[in-house]
Amino acid sequence: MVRLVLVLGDQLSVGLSALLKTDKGNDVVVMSEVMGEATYVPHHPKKIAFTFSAMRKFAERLRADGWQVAYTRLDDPENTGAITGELIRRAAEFDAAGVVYTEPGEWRLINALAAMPLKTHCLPDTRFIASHQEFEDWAEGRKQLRMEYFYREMRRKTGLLMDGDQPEGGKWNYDHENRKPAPDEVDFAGPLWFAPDEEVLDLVEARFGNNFGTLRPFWFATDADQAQEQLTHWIEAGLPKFGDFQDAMLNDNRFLYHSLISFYLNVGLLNPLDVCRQVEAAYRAGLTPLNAVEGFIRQIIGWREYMRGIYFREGPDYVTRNALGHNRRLPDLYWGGETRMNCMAKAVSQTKDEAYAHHIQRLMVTGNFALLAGIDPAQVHEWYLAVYADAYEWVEAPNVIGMSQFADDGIIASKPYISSGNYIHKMSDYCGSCAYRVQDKTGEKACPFNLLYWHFLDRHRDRFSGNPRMGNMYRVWDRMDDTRRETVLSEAERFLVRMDDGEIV
Ligand code: FAD
Ligand code: DLZ
Ligand code: SF4
Repeated sequence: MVRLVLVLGDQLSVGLSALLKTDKGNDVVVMSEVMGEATYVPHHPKKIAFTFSAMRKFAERLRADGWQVAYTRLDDPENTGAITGELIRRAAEFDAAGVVYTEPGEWRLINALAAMPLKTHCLPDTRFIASHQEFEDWAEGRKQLRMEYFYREMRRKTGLLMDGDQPEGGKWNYDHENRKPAPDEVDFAGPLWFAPDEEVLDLVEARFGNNFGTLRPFWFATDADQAQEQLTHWIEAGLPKFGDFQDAMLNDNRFLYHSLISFYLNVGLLNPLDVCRQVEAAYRAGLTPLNAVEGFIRQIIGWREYMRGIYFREGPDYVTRNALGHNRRLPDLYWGGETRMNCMAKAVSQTKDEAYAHHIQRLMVTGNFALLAGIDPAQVHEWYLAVYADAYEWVEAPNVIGMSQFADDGIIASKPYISSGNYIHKMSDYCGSCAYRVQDKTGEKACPFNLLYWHFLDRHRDRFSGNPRMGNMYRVWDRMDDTRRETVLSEAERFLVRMDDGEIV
């Protein structure tokens, strides 16, 4: 009897376990563009267009490989609007015995599929380096789940950058070499541009044109060959300086030396291990320095895998955690509302245009501000899930709830990622063109990050003053005279009230 083989919009890999374990001569692949997936958060139009364009091409590729594919377009009259609805409809159409699928990357869909009134068989997603069991085995009995130790396990497991049983170059981690401030010139031209599927763009414009985000120009790769072209282009021209300027930010350059491959990795157009092997080969061929290659490989086999491990280990309620009790509404400036903070304006407008911001913009600008201002982490999580084209809950939630907002009470981060304006000033050229003055700690033009930094530390003294990595900050705060401390706190309060009242801040 026929089985249905579900392929989701982020499962576009010929090596997907559901495709490997079924029979192209007999079974039917089901792929569906549905409103349920397109609206569970108000996705950026570029993210929707990317997903639909890549799904359509992947369906064609499967057909060319000999698969029968039942593909539902968003505007098909019979479209039920949900993945589960489409499977039930197709099961009746093909008189199918059941559904085989690869585990989705979000609990929401995992639970919906498991509850379907059909016989189902869920397979592990083998596109990752560590299985759930391997992560559990590593985590078992540890007091703290620090990424660095997990990363070393992954280096040993994959043999990447290993010299026998020792790390290449003698050290596991070259991060201290990867913190150079913004360069004057960037000699990498940024991502390649690919011709879009205009039919999909018209559809997305008509149905999701009011969502936050600019659809055109659309430049993303939408198949595996194009994604590989982008990777090759970056390995040749961007990788050598990736490490040096990984944390830098510039007014006039949105991409610096970043790879822009998270979109492609996360939907399956690129395979993480294959990407790392290509990057390692560039190092072995003497084309690129060790700090760049190690830094990059750590992001993929370390951070990316670790985040996934945490998401599945912590379970569906992880996204509701709020350890710091933050409950402020996400201000309109996150949705493109006017702001006088240049760093925020730049990070948000770039996000609106590209459905992309690089790691330090996400962590130390928009994430840092939300944390300092005490914004409800659930709203912050929804924002990140909606606005970035690489956002799927398995990777977005641990980054936002854990790393950025400390809402998981320190499972991921050993201390909150907070900074005053100083850090942003050191790593970018944002402050030079800001209405606020980064050197002002109080007063009319004081940088809001400076005020809110102390406000955060003060309001969370009970929780953090005993943290050995934060003792210095509290000592500096305690050494300030009382009047100055009161001024900082009252100015911070005033700033927050004005922001809550909808004033332009
Ligand atoms: P590069 O800087 O070139 O890095 C190379 C690759 O390393 C990335 O493509 C990505 O696959 C991986 N990587 C780097 N850092 C991380 C990380 N912390 N976690 C997982 N993978 C990582 N990444 C997502 O893929 N989806 C998200 O929804 C997402 N949300 C984030 C939210 C916040 C608050 C923060 C701080 C980070 C988030 N990240 C997310 C991680 C990181 O910012 C992006 O992976 C990266 O910016 C993607 O751009 P790039 O491909 O140019 O990456
Ligand atoms: C992100 C996305 C969007 C916008 N639309 C679809 C869709 O119509 N059909 C589909 O199969 N997948 C889509 N996706 C990706 C899913 O949301 C993703 O597979 C789940 O969130 C699990 O990670
Ligand atoms: Fe951002 Fe403050 Fe610098 Fe302005 S002065 S760009 S608000 S860090």
